[in-house]
Amino acid sequence: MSTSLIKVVIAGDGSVGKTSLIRRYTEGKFDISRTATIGVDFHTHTVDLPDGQIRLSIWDMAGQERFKIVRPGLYRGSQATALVYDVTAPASLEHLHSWREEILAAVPDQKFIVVGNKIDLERTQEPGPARRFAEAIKAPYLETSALTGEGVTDMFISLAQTAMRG
Ligand code: G3D
Ligand code: MG
Repeated sequence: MSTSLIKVVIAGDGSVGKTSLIRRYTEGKFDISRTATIGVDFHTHTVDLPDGQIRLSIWDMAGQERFKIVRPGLYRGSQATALVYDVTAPASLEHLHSWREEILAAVPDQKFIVVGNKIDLERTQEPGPARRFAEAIKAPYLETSALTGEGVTDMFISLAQTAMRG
């Protein structure tokens, strides 16, 4: 039986925790001393779904948050995007609109999930507006902590299922 390979993108402002979420999921750990990544960073990981396994190729913006010009090329061929914000940084939620617009310009039929990260910290952004945003764009809404691991497996399962959705 062959395993399909699905490309997914993790997008959102710098420092919302994208790299930490991917590390937590693919390596099962939270790296305190992280190295600044330049260029494209991607990880491949097998996900078990009720209907079988799929391989996710997970593309991290890896410092490209600042380089708008190169981003459209990174989105090409992807089937779903996680729009990640930080529940302690309300501006990062506001910016998800423009992340979504940019991705849709490159991949018009893109499907999304919305993720609020850093729930181990004291939140300054209530989940209501994020839930409404997710509902409006027909995206699942999840919350995570890359630090404790809470919600992280669910996030990637949801992303895989969203990518597989017809
Ligand atoms: P990015 O890839 O979106 O830019 P990073 O974000 O994964 O590099 O994380 C940015 C900072 O937030 C890092 O701290 C990281 O340790 C921290 N972080 C990421 N996820 C969480 C989380 O769920 N909870 C908490 N408490 N911190 C988190 P530094 O200090 O290295 O900048
Ligand atoms: Mg990063």
